Amino acid sequence: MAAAKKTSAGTSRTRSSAKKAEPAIAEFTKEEEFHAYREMLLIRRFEEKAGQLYGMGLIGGFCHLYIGQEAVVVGMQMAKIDGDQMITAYRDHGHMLAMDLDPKGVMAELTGRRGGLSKGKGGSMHMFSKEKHFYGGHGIVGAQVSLGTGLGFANKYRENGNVCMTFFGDGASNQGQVYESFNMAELWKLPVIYVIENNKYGMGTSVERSSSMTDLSQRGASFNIPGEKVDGMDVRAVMAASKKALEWCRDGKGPYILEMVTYRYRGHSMSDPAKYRSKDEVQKMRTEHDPIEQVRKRLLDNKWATEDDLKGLDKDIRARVAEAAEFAQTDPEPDASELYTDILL
Ligand SMILES: Cc1ncc(C[n+]2csc(CCOP(=O)(O)OP(=O)(O)O)c2C)c(N)n1
Ligand SMILES: [Mg+2]
Repeated sequence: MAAAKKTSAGTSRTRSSAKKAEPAIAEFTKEEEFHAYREMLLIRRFEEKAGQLYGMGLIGGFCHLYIGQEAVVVGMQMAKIDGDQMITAYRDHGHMLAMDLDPKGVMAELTGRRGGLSKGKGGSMHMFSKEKHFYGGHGIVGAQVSLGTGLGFANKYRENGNVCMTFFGDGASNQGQVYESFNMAELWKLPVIYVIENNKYGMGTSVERSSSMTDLSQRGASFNIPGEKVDGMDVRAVMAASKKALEWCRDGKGPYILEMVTYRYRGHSMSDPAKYRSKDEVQKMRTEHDPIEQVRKRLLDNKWATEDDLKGLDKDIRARVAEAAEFAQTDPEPDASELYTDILL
């Protein structure tokens, strides 16, 4: 039966399902607009700082920034209830911040420090928090899709009413285990939302060059999994579609696919010169579809905030990120004895 749980936006939603379908774009309340703005801006500022630290040589290994895609995780976060899980690939910093993980712990993991979420031993692509229901952080393309399906299985087995939001990219959507997972998830009616973050490229290869069928929302058709294409640059559209998909899963109807049409502004990773697309293409997305700018405009147009209010908010977020960066540079590295802990022998 329906147990009321608190959503991340602070309002209450129930697990019950018999509600009418949400419109494609839900109008946000003032509180929701502010929440979305703050959360997306935190991700943006965090990622900009991570880019700087990488440039200074403070982050080893790979670093994949999420700038441009912020509305996807924030819209989903606003629709979920306590206990719903997230699992994703290596472009994971935004997911962790949306799952309420401490920016200090995330940044310190990037720099390989003791206070990092994986004690400085995992780095950018390998962070977890069971407490916050975040299951990584995976470097193998597509691997998290079968793991997320397993999390959905556990939810069903335990009858906990939760849903696993399993994120993967347009490139990963061509991977074999995705379809094995789809088959089992539908067969066993597992509560999993497959969130395909279509940012148009898998490394340097565009969707058109890599995929014989580019409507990724329909990739579950042969398994009877419903799918929807969503404007992943509009946080309101993301939240509305996510609420619908979450209800579907909580109702025991099985998995659901959401293709979030989005865009990454930076290269695939920090070492990508991005020669496969034009500067104009990136600039057009930035100026015409930026997810944060859209909310900012609505806040100003509705007179819910002044330019000064928003400047103040930005200042607070920058201070929080600066504090995280300071911690990530001053916290000590893990002790050598940690080499032998947290490993399977
Ligand atoms: C099994 C496997 N094959 C190849 C790679 C190398 N690789 C890393 S990211 C990537 C592209 C994936 O693109 P997409 O799924 O669209 O995610 P995005 O990077 O755009 O978020 C590839 C091929 C890998 N990590 N794992
Ligand atoms: Mg991609």
